[in-house]
Amino acid sequence: MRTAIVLFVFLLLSVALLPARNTNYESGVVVLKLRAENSFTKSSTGFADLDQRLRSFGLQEINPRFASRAKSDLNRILKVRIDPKFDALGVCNSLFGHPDLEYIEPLYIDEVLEAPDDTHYAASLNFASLQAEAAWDIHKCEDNPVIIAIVDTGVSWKHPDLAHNIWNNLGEDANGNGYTMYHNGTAWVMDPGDLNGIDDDGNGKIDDLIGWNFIADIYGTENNDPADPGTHGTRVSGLAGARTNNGIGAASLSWNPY
Ligand SMILES: [Ca+2]
Ligand SMILES: [Ca+2]
Ligand SMILES: [Ca+2]
Ligand SMILES: [Ca+2]
Repeated sequence: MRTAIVLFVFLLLSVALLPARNTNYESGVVVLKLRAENSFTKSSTGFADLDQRLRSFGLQEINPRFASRAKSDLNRILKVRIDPKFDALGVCNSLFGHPDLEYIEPLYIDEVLEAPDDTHYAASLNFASLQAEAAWDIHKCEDNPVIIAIVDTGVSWKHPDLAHNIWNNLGEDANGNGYTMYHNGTAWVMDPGDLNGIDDDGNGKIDDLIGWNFIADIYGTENNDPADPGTHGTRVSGLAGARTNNGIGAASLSWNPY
């Protein structure tokens, strides 16, 4: 009988949380959408009460927000210039809920969002649905690192897009040099000085320097090498914590500057 082989591995990576975002908008301008279509002019929305309220904020000029389109709701969206001494967001808050309006908002200034240069980024469509680029403009895991545990088929922990972010179990750092894996000039390896055959951190696993292989199907016994015989665990690890904007491989949601 064909048996699917699955390795369960803990892989731990550093990521960070996102703070709130500041917004920028033009002064002296608000954008509003009329509740119903109406004939407007440079000085009037066509709704008397709304005009009166706008005049109290120094109404200067009314223009369509977009080029006129036949039978389009876009024709109800107007760009209204007011006295710039009034804060545009404050004006919007004051007019919020007006019965002649569907909505009103400041004219937010468009910003170019940062996209990483990783070779596989364009094929990673999930980032767009998560609005990752907008999030990265705010935060790229510059601080507050956290640890992620991944239980999957393993991880190609020597991969250049992942090796820098693999969790090092300092409870097993027997030689006390501050790491349990490193690049020896040729390849990423577990620190030989930490492979002492002792369960230094007392968790029941001997020399678990970077994770653990909990399934013996491939190696005969459980062991301390969380290598990935497939690809799934490595892909998941990459989405969580691959080095981002380094011109190779995948991008990760956590970006991560390490
Ligand atoms: Ca060490
Ligand atoms: Ca241990
Ligand atoms: Ca040890
Ligand atoms: Ca990358």
